[in-house]
Amino acid sequence: MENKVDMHPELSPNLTPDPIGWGLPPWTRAEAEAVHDLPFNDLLFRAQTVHRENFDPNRVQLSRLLSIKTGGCPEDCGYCSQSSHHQSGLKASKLMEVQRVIAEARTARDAGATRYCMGAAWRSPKERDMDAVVAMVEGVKALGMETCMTLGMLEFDQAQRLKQAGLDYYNHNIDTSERYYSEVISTRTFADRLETLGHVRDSGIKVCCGGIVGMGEEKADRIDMLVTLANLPEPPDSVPINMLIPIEGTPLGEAEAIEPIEFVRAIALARIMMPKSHVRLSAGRTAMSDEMQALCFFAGANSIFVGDILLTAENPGEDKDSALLRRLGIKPMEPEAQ
Ligand code: SAM
Ligand code: DTB
Ligand code: SF4
Repeated sequence: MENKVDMHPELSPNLTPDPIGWGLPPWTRAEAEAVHDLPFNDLLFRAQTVHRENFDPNRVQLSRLLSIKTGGCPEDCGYCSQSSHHQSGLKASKLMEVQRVIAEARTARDAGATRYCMGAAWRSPKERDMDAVVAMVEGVKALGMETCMTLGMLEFDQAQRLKQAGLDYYNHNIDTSERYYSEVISTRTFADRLETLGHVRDSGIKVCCGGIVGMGEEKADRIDMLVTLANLPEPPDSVPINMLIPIEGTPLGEAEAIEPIEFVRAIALARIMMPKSHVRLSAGRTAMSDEMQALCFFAGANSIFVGDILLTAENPGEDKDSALLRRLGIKPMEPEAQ
């Protein structure tokens, strides 16, 4: 590691970033690894510096999630409670009624949420479901909220329909490195994921794309995942970094938790490599201490999911989160600044 830093004098902690060379895509694995492996204080100092150049450091964007179609998914993602390949004990349900989705969104809006993210346990949306999801986007949009959906793989014409309905963001994660992908999921490929991301981008919908850490991957996989994201034709607008929530009955139900400092390094690297993106501290916050979350915010995370549950798993809940944000002096981000 010493050598790597020597080989990249522009990464010396005593020098300011070179605006031409350092910090611009395309990133190589070696460059990303050199940043990742910096002494922790230097890494955090750099991440916080980049963060302040691009965002108000004391504001965090708050998103609310709703599972509009739960369980019974034909995909075999090794981490997921909703796959029909695993025995997580989750009860599958049909696509929620449009009016109920809009009513739930209204309640979330009245409680202060500005972005509403709707998720479905699908490999991809069926044509017969498109009218309903389009109506959901239109209805939630009409409440004055930003809209986000995550419905699995999309064809270009489906992305275009969602764009026309007013969809602001589409979440589609690459989840891990290309190398590790087939260890976690066998029913689709990394290339399938990139193809959908292309359709979303080409339709003009903003891309929300990140992954999961703590799935037994190596450091190199976390770095490669972030290199792939940073080197996309445009970096994603939002980068959710999920910490695996181990779900009993899934292949990753017994996975060993990632060491917290390693997790914070991944957040800091995402911030440095994608300076203008919202980095979302996503799943797994119930297993994090307040101090670990505070370090993640210092490392550049500036978005979270609020509410008692994510899609099927637990989240800290409004009271705990507002107490933490108050103690840290962090305020919700205004929608226009997002
Ligand atoms: N079915 C769609 C798909 O996979 O794209 C959308 C829903 S899926 C649940 C959205 C994301 O949630 C996944 O890509 C994964 O990153 C994250 N996720 C799912 N289960 C998780 C878990 N147990 N722990 C952490 N993140 C998880
Ligand atoms: C993302 O990256 N994380 C969210 C959102 N995108 C859809 C989902 C987290 C799901 C956590 C597991 C669960 O609730 O089942
Ligand atoms: Fe299905 Fe998405 Fe879960 Fe994979 S992550 S099993 S695609 S709901």
